[in-house]
Amino acid sequence: MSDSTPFPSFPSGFVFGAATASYQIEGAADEDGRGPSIWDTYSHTPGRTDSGDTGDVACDHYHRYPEDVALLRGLGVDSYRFSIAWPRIQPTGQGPANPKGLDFYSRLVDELLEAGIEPAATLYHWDLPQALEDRGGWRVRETAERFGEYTAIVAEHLADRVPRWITLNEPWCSAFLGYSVGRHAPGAKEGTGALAAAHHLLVGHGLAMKALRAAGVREAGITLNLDRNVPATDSAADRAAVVRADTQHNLVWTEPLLAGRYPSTDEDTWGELITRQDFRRDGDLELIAQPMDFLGVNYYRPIVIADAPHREPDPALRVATDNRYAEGKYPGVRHTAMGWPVVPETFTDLLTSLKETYGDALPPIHITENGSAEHDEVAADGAVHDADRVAYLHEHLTALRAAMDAGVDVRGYYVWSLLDNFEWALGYAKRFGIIRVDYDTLRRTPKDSYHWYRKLIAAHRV
Ligand code: IFM
Repeated sequence: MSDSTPFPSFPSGFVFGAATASYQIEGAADEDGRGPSIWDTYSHTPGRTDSGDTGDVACDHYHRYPEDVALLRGLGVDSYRFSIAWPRIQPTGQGPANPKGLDFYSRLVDELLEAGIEPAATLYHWDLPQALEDRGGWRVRETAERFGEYTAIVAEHLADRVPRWITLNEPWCSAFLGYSVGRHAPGAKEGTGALAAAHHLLVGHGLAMKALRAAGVREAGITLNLDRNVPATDSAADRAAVVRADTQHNLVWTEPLLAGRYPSTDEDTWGELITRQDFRRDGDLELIAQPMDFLGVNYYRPIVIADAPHREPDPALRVATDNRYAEGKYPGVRHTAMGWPVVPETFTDLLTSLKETYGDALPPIHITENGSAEHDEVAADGAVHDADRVAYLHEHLTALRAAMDAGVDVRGYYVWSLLDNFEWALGYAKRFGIIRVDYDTLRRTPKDSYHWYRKLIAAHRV
């Protein structure tokens, strides 16, 4: 791609944004009354994260937020998506609010508004108060109820200044990476626990939507990391495996949220686990399926799915999930530093297929995350010439535009991420930022992708 490749063009009013999340950037883990979260516990457990990295300091955004807002202003974004750390607001996940925690987000919101940037707040981006995990975490319904109460507290203080609210970020990761694969906090490896977590996250979303409505917010929705699963071969077995993968990754969320029903493919996907779903209660689907103002979609890459034989559950675990599929390699395309294949047209396909499946029940979409981790190098002049990331963003925005041309109502796009940050179990080694963070000095350096995105946004200004 050359410098003269024209930018894809978006309609007037289209929201350009950038996104981050609390535990990944804030640091200040012990400050101003913040309680421990499951990610503090997990990252401080030896062997859990690469190089033993933790979010103790991260990008020190808690202290440097004015500098970060100035960088957002320089970028020219319309909106900034950040998340609120529940353990800053309620250190043990229940009870009265911690005023210093609320004050931090209030100051951040004011700084954004002053810079002419619309705040978009995510209420839960994985930093569950540890005290709630100790009582069962998302396996138990009580956590969903506490989440509703926490939402009411935050909304009461910020609803007047924050127009766009996201209840949960990527509940798939919370439920399945957290309670089934054990690669995210709290690091559990369970089957029923993960399915219960998925359901209680949805119930929590429903309770949070009610609290947001009661506070009179302008827009509320959820963010899902929906996957584009492609069969490894055209065999019937691989195509059936894709249905199971779609059920686990996508339908488990979209069916209750957008159609008010559980997936019809549940039984083939979960087998014996489905019979244990006594956590589903009458009235839950109505709560979960409340109308949303938008659906947040995070998209990065397609996943190649192949049929795999049934694995006997590990007797040491409480009935592990086994969906009888395995992830394969995507041949012949570039892969990012995460090892993720770059196939932008699958972004178009995902969005158009959502529209085909849900029709008018599909709310307007915001792309709440998209971006790439690359092997960035600092040049002799101190700059980061991240041509691969620029190409990735250009191609994915072009693919997004194609979906809009095909009739999908997409209202905004948030690049992931504003800053290099703590990439969860992979620590600081993977860099997704359009701004480089030097973790020794915490100095911020806008990369070429920052300047490219700035020009794309500027090209849309009248
Ligand atoms: O860093 C994460 C983010 O927290 C959630 N979505 C995917 C990103 C990249 O892995």
